[in-house]
Amino acid sequence: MQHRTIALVAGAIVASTANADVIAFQDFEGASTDTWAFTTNPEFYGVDGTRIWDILSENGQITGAYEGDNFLGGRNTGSAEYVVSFDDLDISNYENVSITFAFNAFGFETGDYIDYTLNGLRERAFTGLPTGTDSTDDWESLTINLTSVDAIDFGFITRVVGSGDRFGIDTILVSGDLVPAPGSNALMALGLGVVARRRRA
Ligand SMILES: [Ca+2]
Ligand SMILES: [Ca+2]
Repeated sequence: MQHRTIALVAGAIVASTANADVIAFQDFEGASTDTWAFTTNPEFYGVDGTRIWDILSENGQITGAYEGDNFLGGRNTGSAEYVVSFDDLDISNYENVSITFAFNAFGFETGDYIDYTLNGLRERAFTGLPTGTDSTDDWESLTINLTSVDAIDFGFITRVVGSGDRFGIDTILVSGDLVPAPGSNALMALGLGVVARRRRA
């Protein structure tokens, strides 16, 4: 019984250092794990002629999601920029924070883009070639590592012009290592002390 207690404590410490904690997640599955709330501008309208803007299970040549059954997708949404804004996150209790997401583009030309925005910066996740038409190689994923940031203001700005132009975004994960508060450090030290005393007894 005493040996089992010691093994469980050791196992818990290994697990907490080997696996990053999920800070926020959105897979567009409507699951309880899809914790990172978001809004879109405009609001989703489904199918309007050749235009599509919705949570989708397929989008023409994009035949399925990156993970699960669904993704956020658009087709030929026109010259206006479509915006996805996630709730701001406080990450001051975490270190080694990263954001990972998957994206899929089909039939992009100049003027079509999937951009992500992070704390006021705007970067292109995927854009078409300077001339001609370009697509991603199926789904691709991008990871952004954050340093010296206490909060995250994240979203996407997309634009796709042309009835053959489609895109998808899926599986947005913010993860990091939770830095234990002083109180929980003391609690863990107390727990180890109890184990040590029992072992000597
Ligand atoms: Ca999904
Ligand atoms: Ca286009």
